[in-house]
Amino acid sequence: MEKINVALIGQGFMGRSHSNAWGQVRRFFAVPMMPVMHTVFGQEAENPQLFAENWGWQHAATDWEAVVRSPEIGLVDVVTPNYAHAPVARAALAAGKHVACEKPIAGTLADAREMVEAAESAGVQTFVWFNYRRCPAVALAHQLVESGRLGDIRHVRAQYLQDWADESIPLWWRFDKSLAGSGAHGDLNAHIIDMTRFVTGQEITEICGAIAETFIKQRAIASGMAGGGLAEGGGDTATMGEVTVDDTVLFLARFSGGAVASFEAARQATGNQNRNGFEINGTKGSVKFDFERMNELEYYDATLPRAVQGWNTIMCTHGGAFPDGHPYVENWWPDAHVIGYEHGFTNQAYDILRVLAGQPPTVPIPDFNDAYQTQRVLEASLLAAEQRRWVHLEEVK
Ligand code: NAI
Ligand code: SOE
Repeated sequence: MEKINVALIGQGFMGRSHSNAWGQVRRFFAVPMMPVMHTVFGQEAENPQLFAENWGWQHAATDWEAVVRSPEIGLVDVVTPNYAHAPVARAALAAGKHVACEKPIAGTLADAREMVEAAESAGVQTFVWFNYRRCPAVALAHQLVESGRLGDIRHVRAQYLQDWADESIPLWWRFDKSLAGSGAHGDLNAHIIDMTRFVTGQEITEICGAIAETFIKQRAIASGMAGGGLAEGGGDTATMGEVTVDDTVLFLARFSGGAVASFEAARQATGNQNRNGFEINGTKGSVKFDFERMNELEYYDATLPRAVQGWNTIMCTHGGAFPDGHPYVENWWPDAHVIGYEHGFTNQAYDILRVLAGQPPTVPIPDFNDAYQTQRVLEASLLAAEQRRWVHLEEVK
């Protein structure tokens, strides 16, 4: 079987989840191409050698430019903070490598556009890790809409709420516009914009108002912030720095098929630890998803007699092809032996390998151009908030 040497650039939170995915995928899926965990890059202080030994990478490195140029590498996987996606991806594309990049595709729209152009010139495959598409319940929602079970889509409501960003959290890269691009918006709205574009199969055409707020305007500058993982300690120095991103962004939008939509992203929504989800209402039925109950999809079939209409909770753990089974599940455990966060990444690693081997992915997988469309929506809604007006997506290219 053909092999592909993978290089991972970054070893923080996503470094661990992607390492797990690349390690597990060949065990659970009949991969059409064998991924070889060749090299992991990390900063000197992060001890990449230890990381490599823990997670099964053959080599460790502290010079990412040399790694992406190496003739041995076939696929570069980018798991750095957002500002570094573009330089790493561009260098990898210039060296003719396939690139898989974390979300949002970039910190800025200009960087995202350049990445799309570089990918087109390189003529290689690109992927963006919008992993929630690959929860079986979300993939099932996509299949239900695609097969016409929901009829015409009229309403979309999407939220991504977290509650980790109180005053005790220091000024990580996630709070610095030059490193992150935006706050909860690019971090969280990016996921639900992608998920709702994926499930509805439609594009957002207009932002009909938006509001952005930063509640905590200064944070402590703590030592050792480079890693930036959520589990790191609080600010323990007296030096404070400016927060230059939002804590929350809410916006209203229109989809190309005529549906109206609302989006909410927040990092201080007390009581919501990682609650991302949507409700989508169509003329023939509706679906609801909540990641905190990720194995379930709520489905309402409005074509049934009114007397028996009601929400059904589908346990999305039955293997097999649609309409009898749920995507990805036959490669995991028996019915109702539930899966978790990391499985979405392994499912995505499988689909990346399928595309690299010339096969269709299980469900559509975003490339750089697709993720650029999500970035345009992010940009348009920030513009709407800043200028307090409606913004047509045509304005934002
Ligand atoms: P992190 O802060 O935990 O790790 C970042 C890693 O990048 C570290 O190993 C660091 O050494 C490295 N790095 C920092 N600056 C760099 C540079 N200039 N060049 C090369 N490497 C550099 O960050 P985390 O949480 O792993 O996030 C990384 C990316 O993954 C972000 O784009 C974030 O938005 C995305 N993410 C996606 C998630 C998803 O659900 N798909 C979940 C969490 C993060
Ligand atoms: C932090 O808000 C974070 O890790 C995001 O960066 C991810 O994209 C999200 O899925 C989980 O939360």
